[in-house]
Amino acid sequence: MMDILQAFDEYESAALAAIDATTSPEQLEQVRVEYLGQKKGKLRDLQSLIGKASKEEKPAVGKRFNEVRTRVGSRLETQLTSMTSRKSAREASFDVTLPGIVPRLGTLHPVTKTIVQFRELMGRFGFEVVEGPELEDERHNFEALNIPDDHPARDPLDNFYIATAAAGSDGPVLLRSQTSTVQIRTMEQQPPPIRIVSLGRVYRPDAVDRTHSCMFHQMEGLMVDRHVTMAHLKTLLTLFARAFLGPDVKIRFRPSFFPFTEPSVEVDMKWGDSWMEIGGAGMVDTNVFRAVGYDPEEVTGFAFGLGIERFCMKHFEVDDIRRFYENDVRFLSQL
Ligand code: FA5
Repeated sequence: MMDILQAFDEYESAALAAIDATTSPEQLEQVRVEYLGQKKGKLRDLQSLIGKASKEEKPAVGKRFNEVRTRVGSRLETQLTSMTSRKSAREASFDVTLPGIVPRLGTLHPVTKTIVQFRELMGRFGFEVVEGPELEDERHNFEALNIPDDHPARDPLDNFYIATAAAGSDGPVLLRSQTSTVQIRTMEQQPPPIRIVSLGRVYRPDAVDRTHSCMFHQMEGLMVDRHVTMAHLKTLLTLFARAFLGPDVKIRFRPSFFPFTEPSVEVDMKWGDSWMEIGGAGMVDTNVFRAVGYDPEEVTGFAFGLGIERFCMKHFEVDDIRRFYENDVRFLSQL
């Protein structure tokens, strides 16, 4: 008899634990079928044990059987009631008239916004947008741009060299230090006339300060055709600056030197009482045309490279370039 009663006890505690562990009416129904089911439920096996008890034992065994069945049955009821009442309590407390939780949407970074606007403005001037790689070889970053081997701009300490010679490349590989590389890539691929801009990241181991970052963005522009002059260049850059920064912006052109343009200028914009350098520009040097197989007797062209962050700083009145790269959402979301 002890064996039978023990089987009843085991059944009872297993059934009660299974009921308590359910979290949905569907699970509860499965437990019901398993333990109380008429056809295959474990209760049937239990019932057959009663027949094995002796005549004297039967009343006690039968009583215990009924007890177990009732307990499991009523625990099942209680569990079902508490599940349904929890659900209706949840439904009753849901107020459809309350405002929802507004998800926090991000926005474009101010530098990205500037890039988007630059592309659109230059598109209106008839310039097509092209892309160039950030990892470059020396031909595109220097040689074809008429920057000789001994030029200080090629000093390894002034550039981020990545590899002395990568697999499949002809020589050392570096992170481009200027977007002028894209001038060469474009002219190598197509004959004149050309009217392109290219916007992207450039890298220089510059000391970081209010106006310098070691990674920043430039917009390169290149126009090559017959009879392109310096007047076109100055007009375009002035109109562009006014279109982006408003009609009152003051731009000046300072004579300068770049190996790949002749003559060359540096472009400044008025900021308070002083001037901020925003780009370099000039007429494409004949050596550059020769390097890409263009005939300098046939075509002329201008090129420019503008610092995108500097425009972005002026546009949003931010006086420190580092703010753009600190990832402080409290600051960025104000712009
Ligand atoms: C150049 O990079 C030339 N490739 C520009 C050029 C293109 C000249 C085509 C002629 C023809 P420069 O080193 O001056 O030039 O850089 C151009 C602009 O990038 C600067 O005027 C400045 O606005 C921005 N710039 C330069 N260094 C930094 C820096 N470390 N951080 C942020 N902006 C910078």
